[in-house]
Amino acid sequence: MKVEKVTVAQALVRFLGAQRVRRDDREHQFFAGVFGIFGHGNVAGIGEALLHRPAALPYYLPRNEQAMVHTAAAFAKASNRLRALACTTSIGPGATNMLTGAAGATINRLPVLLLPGDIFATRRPDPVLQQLESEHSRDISVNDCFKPVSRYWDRINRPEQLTSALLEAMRVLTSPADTGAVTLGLPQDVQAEAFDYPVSFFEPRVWTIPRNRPDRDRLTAAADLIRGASQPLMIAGGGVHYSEATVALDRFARATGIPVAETQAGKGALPFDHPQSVGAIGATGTAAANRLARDADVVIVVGSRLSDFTTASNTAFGRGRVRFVSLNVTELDAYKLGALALVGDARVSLQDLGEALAGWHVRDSYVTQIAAEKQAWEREVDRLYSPGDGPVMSQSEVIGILNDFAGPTDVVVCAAGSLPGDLHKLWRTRTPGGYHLEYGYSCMGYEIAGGLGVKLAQPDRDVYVMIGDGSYLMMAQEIVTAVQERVKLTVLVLDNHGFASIGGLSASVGCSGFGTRYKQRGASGELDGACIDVDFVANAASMGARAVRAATRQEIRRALEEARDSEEVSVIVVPVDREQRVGGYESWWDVPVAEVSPLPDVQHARAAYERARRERHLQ
Ligand SMILES: Cc1ncc(C[n+]2csc(CCOP(=O)(O)OP(=O)(O)O)c2C)c(N)n1
Ligand SMILES: [Mg+2]
Repeated sequence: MKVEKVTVAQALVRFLGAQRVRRDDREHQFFAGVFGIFGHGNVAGIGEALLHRPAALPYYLPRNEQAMVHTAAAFAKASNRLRALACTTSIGPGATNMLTGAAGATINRLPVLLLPGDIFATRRPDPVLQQLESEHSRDISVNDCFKPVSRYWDRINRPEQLTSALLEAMRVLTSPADTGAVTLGLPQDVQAEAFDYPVSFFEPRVWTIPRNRPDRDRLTAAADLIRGASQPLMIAGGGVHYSEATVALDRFARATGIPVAETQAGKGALPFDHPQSVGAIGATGTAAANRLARDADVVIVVGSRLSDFTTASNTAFGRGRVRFVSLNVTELDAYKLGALALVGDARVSLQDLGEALAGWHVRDSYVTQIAAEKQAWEREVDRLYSPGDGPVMSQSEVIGILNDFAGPTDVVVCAAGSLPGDLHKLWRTRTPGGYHLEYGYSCMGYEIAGGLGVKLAQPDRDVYVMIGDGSYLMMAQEIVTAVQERVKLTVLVLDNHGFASIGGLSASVGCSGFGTRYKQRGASGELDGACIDVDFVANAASMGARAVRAATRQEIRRALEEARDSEEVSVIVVPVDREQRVGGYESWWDVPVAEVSPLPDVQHARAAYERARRERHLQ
């Protein structure tokens, strides 16, 4: 066997540069680069190896480790999971900063490879700087915290372990069913250790991504069930995008006439004006989709994890008579809600199901009903896009201005606050990938870092990041990374002086928006003093962005035009009214209210909560 003596870190980097994926007739490199922040835990090991890395593996310097994992997750999402980024950190705080990003990636089923440095395997310096000490084991480091948030976790304590660990890492990262964060803890001393690795380990390796077909008998049973339905509804989730099944979905929906509702991750599976598209479903759903869901007798789920937002906390569907058919690559998801589980790839499974339903179509009266619901909903969107009468613009109007302005292939990126709900309902998506919402973890701070990941994955599309002032204050520093990379982003900061979303939720549970306004400590001793005016324009400009404030329709349009004509990062700060909010449509979200309280508002909210549960026949 031919061997070559290289360090563990060098072997790792060479291996990453040689991995390829193939799905259908497309094949390309899997890792598009390495993001990393150096410290003593990786500077000499991985740092040295990256210095003479393979040419096809660019290195990126981000500003925060959590953010770089968001960037990597967004990159993978915008690549339909066919490409990924690796992230290297030092030991200790650099490593644990990645935890939130890891959880987000795993929850959203997105491949990211995390390479935190780890404490000495030899334990020579014990404790090394930033080492967590445990009195009951020497075999613990902070990297153990990654276990529950990783789909594969390992620690490379000896050079020999690297080969099998990396093959496992690749299996998981490229598996449609198992993918998520993969964490390999890399002890600082082991990274620098040399070993005779087989040369064959560094040769190009192609991982084929399968399109598994569901069991034939179950497929027949599903087709029989759907043929017997009078008001079927489909739910398109993120799996439709990841499997690149949007064309198959379009054909299936047209051939059968079954209306299609979309989850946050699935939105854009069909263009908004597709005859079968009824828009968002669930707690942040459209009146059209939620009414159809309520009356549906068969619900066909495609590629969704069925979160509480999608199911409106298990109250969205069919008043108990409904049957579910669920098509998913993972058994975990396919079996949810007691569904008839079709475990398989969305694209080929939709094709097979379509063939099994050949000649069948929903009845004409249902077609008419769908069209009427759709039309009524579009009128509602027009209403919410139109100018209000307040002195400060409403968020929905700003969404409308951007939606009118953006081109059909442009991408809107968002994650947390009141924007995701409003965008889910109101954004008119025209092409797959045009709507990028991180709503599995809904992590404040994902937005700008995520926008960077989307733009790196899809440099030909214009990327608009919509972000609340709260999220911006949590994590805006990746503007610097975008400036560094000359990656063009247009960021709209919607400033409503705090947490409008949680403020509204707080009021609805009787807590009057406590702790959600950005105000100074007042004479009362509470946070009810003067408003804190953060100068977001100055903040963004200080990081190298072109930054402007835009408070009217005209100013926003002008700012958007200037941003479009520029190649730089643009930040447009828009004051929005905290109180003018988009309501819910025929839906509910379960947020338990205090059962006993001295506060009358809470007592009233509890009574309303119990009423709502009774009306929905919940225990
Ligand atoms: C990291 C993180 N912390 C806390 C939350 C809970 N949370 C959801 S929305 C929100 C407020 C967001 O404020 P802002 O970005 O200004 O948006 P707005 O609600 O004003 O639309 C909070 C605190 C979260 N989703 N993520
Ligand atoms: Mg806000």
